[in-house]
Amino acid sequence: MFNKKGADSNTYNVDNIEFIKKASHKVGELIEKEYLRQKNNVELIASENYCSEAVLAACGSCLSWKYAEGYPYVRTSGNTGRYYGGTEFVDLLEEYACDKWREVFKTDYHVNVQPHSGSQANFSGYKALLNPGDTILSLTLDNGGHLTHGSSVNFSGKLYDMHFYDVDDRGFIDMEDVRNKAHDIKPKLIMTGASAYSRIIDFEAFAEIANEVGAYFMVDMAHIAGLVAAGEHPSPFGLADIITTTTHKTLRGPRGGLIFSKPEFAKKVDSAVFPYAQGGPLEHVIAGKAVCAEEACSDDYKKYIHQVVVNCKAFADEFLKLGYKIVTGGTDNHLFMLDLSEFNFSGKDLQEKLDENGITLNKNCIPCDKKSPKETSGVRIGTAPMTTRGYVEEDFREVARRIDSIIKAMK
Ligand code: DSN
Repeated sequence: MFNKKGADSNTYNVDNIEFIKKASHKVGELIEKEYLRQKNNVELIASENYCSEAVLAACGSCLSWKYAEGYPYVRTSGNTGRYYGGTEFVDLLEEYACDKWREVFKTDYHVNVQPHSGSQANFSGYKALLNPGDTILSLTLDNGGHLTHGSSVNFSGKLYDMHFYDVDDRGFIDMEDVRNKAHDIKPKLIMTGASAYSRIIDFEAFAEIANEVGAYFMVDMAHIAGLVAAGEHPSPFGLADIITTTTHKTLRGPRGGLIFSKPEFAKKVDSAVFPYAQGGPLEHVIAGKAVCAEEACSDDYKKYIHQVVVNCKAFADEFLKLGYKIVTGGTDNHLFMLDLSEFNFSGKDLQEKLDENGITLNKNCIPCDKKSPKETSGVRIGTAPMTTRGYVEEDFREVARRIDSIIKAMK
């Protein structure tokens, strides 16, 4: 791809863009512009990353031409469970991908590698365990949760009876509140996981509470999955009934989802993905997921994730030294939230100003935000993409100082 200064490593096949231009000049040109934007900017979006060229190549392979509705099941039944002929190779590929993902998380959970996204993985996870109208106890979007964790504008908020636990004054998940609400509400499912939460999530405490009230326990580890794989965050395996993730964030794979479950929920999970939520699986993306899983088993990947976490602490510390407020006062993972509530501009204003200066991040609500999700009083900052490009602590400290000088000029 390209290094921290934006120089090409000469492995990405830029000729592909020229090839596309011959078929559609417009499309080729727009891809080229986006390629140059990604290459020249400092990318700090906490949910993004640069996957390897091998992952990109697998996703652009001939597997895109193949239909394979159903599941392989070759090993378990001796017969393909697909609704199409010619699946002998994609059957082996999908089973290989499943094996590799179990190896990444050192688990014997069932895994379904077909979800097209994290949202569809969550949709299927809920479907496997619940009926419409059932009660879920979860974390709101403005406290760090995700749309699919019960937002009123999302299927989750419309299909299920959502209740929410809070974060404390500092922004940490309030486990006492989780316990009290769980005992009070008696939810059928307790959900945890986050899109904008910078601290360790205590999966053991959540599992204990779910056990106390007889609730299912589901974890969306999309953001921290890479940290779980590399041992930099406690694992929810062995505790949660269902675990979902995306593969394109800290896992550094193709855009897509995975869903893991305790073996007793395997059939329900599979039928919730196909035929309930999806049709044909994207076998080319499943190939990319398999390559990603192999990469995530390597020592280099573990070193990378360690550096992501070390970089994030250094980055957050520099902001603290410069006098900024950070939700929870710091970070344990790959992201943190800058609290802009004391400034006379919004997260949106800062996002736009940084865009003009070649720094990409996203506006984000902070706990008890007085501004709307379209404006926000915070921005979310992540270190996974630039660590892939070779950034170390001092590089991130320098970016903090650059952002500080841009903010000073806005005041
Ligand atoms: N997962 C969200 C994010 O963190 O950006 C997008 O849905």
